[in-house]
Amino acid sequence: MVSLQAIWRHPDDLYPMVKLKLAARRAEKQIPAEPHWAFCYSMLHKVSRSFALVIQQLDTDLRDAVCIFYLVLRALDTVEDDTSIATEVKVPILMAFHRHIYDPEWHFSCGTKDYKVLMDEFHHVSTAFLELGNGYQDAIEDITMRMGAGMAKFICKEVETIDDYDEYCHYVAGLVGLGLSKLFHASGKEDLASDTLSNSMGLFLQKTNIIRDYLEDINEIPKSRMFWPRQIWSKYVNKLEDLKYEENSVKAVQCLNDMVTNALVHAEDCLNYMSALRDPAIFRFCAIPQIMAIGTLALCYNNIQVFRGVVKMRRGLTAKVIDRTKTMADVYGAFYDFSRMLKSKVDDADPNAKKTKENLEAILKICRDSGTLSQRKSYIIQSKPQYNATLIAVIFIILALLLAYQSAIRPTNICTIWKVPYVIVVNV
Ligand code: D61
Ligand code: MG
Repeated sequence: MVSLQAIWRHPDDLYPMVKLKLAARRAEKQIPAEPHWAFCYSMLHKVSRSFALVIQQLDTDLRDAVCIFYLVLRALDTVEDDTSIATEVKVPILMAFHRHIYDPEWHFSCGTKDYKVLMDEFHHVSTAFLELGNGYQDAIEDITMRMGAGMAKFICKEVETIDDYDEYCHYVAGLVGLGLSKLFHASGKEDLASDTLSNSMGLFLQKTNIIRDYLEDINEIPKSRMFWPRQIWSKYVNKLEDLKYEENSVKAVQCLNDMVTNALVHAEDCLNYMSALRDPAIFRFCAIPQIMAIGTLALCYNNIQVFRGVVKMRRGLTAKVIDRTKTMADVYGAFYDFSRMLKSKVDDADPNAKKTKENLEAILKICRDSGTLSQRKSYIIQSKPQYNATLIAVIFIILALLLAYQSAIRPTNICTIWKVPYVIVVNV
């Protein structure tokens, strides 16, 4: 639920959020009739809000292939992430998962909530998978085999060096990029992108997640999930979990800034990957998560909140990104704005300040050299939000309608209506 305070602070979030709500409603109505496809699309909406909407706007046969690709890998990841499964049980499943997707009889119960339902009714995903064209099946099986083997390797291996870190992120996200490039090519809509650029698309997203989810991962029960490379955090603390303790705040933020600086190196490849795409729906599918990532990195940089709770972009800004991202000019504009915002937070006393600024300058230069910045719609929040009369009028009309509707259905006293649930959001 979005707070009235957030709307008040960012009135221009309202319209994109209403559009997003309607788009989500429409997407839910488009669930196919056949039971196994109905299961797959309803499950997609449950296990991935962020990717479900961008997948839904792809053309039919590519959409079905990407939907199944997502659910197969999400099921594989559910086995990897379930820290209650013994290693000698988990590793063989990860290694053989690429064969299990061909067998609707295969079943392994694990995970929690919707992830558990995905595992318990995985036969629906296998049935749908077997209906896909051979080109799609081959690409999905190949990536599933390589990701399963990579995940198995890191079940018994710690992420020590930055090379380990890049290797792990390649297995769990870089390979998704390689697989998607194959699916886009198999659909006849795009040339086959290079593995290097496809891999960077995954690493930029995964590293952003690993940075943002530090606290959730380190507090995982029964066993911590640790993906930050020892080569980086050992420069600041003796144990990775020490970063979450109050007394280590200064060192923790310096380590965080070091991790963000490392993630920024992939941005250039991502911009090159996206600028080569031709199909508008595929472009939006690739661009929206990337803009969310650079926005999230700008939010996490120099932000002690990463060690106190989960830091997330506010829903209004997410809605704006989804609503506004149509062309490469929008991507250059967003990467430019969020990089400048991050740069404004760099304190020269930070041990990595020089490297951070270098990596940001490289991004800013690509965006400037694109010659498209003048057309851009800015994401930078004005210090004082401009309240235009019409917007205030819209808010009042909506509230008046709410009031009228409320009094129409049950004439109660005025004060109950205003007790709207109040959610604290870390605003950018
Ligand atoms: C273009 C468009 C989308 C792209 C892309 C290029 C390149 C890579 C990716 C998406 C993948 C980005 C992953 C970032 C989020 N991290 C995770 O979900 C981690 O699990 C990784 C293993 C399973 C990957 C599942 C996946 C994700 C997105 C997809 C996809 C498959 C298939 C098609 C399209 C998008 C993370 O999981 C967090 C969680 O459990 O919720 C983890 O366990 O580390
Ligand atoms: Mg995982």
